[in-house]
Amino acid sequence: MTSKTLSSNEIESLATRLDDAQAGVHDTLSLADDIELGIDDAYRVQEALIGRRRERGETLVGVKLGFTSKAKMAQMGVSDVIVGRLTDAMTVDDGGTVDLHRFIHPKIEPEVAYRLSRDVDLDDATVDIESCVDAVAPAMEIIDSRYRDFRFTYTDVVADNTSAAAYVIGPWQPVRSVGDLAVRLEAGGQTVDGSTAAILDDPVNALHALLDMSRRRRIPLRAGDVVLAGAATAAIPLTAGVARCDIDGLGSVTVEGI
Ligand code: OOG
Repeated sequence: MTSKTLSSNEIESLATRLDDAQAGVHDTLSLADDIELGIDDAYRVQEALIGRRRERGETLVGVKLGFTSKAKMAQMGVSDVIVGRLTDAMTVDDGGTVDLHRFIHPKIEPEVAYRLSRDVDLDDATVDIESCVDAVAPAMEIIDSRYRDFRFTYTDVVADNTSAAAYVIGPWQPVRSVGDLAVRLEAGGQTVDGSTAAILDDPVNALHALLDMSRRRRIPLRAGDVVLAGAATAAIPLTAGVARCDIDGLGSVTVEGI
């Protein structure tokens, strides 16, 4: 599908709609109900949305990937991963608490996080993204689609910063091969089991997918940035109480919803 190019005013008004939903903690309907949004325009809306957050004093601290699980790609009928941005306001400490009133209908998912040790030169065709990573950790992402009932199209979710809402990172350790490790997520009385191999067969592949997307979308990758490689299992609702993710050999991470 070709991307229809919207005017700057139209992009800004879609960003306002999503920003108001997030800041006012209320949902909104799929943008696709009102407008034909192409993928390029969807990333423009995301950029405008992040611009609003930066104007409010938030700083960019990393990136997150979505649809890195084949099941989720198939569900959405797409073959591309999606990228969203993380800001400092989304960071929650391991073992800390998170106020659920911040969210519309939060869900939590188990992830693998990487940390960039140096800036990635997106214009250097020979750059080795794996050599730009120095640490890996178990992590969880809280997603909170601004769309009613998490009902969205592929371009809707890109515009909505890929449902990013908050994240928590467990203890960092020197980067190592992750491959296929058992994952368990417990939250709100539910337990889901899975494997890190659900993330593009090996979460390291998320780094390569990220480099490709960052080049196409001109998303800077900087030293110190956190990279969330994508969910290893389906997301489950985040309710009051402790949510915990254990990844065999990588460690654990917890957060308490209050
Ligand atoms: C979109 C975000 C998906 C992932 O890891 O696949 C995502 C959503 O399901 O709301 O973060």
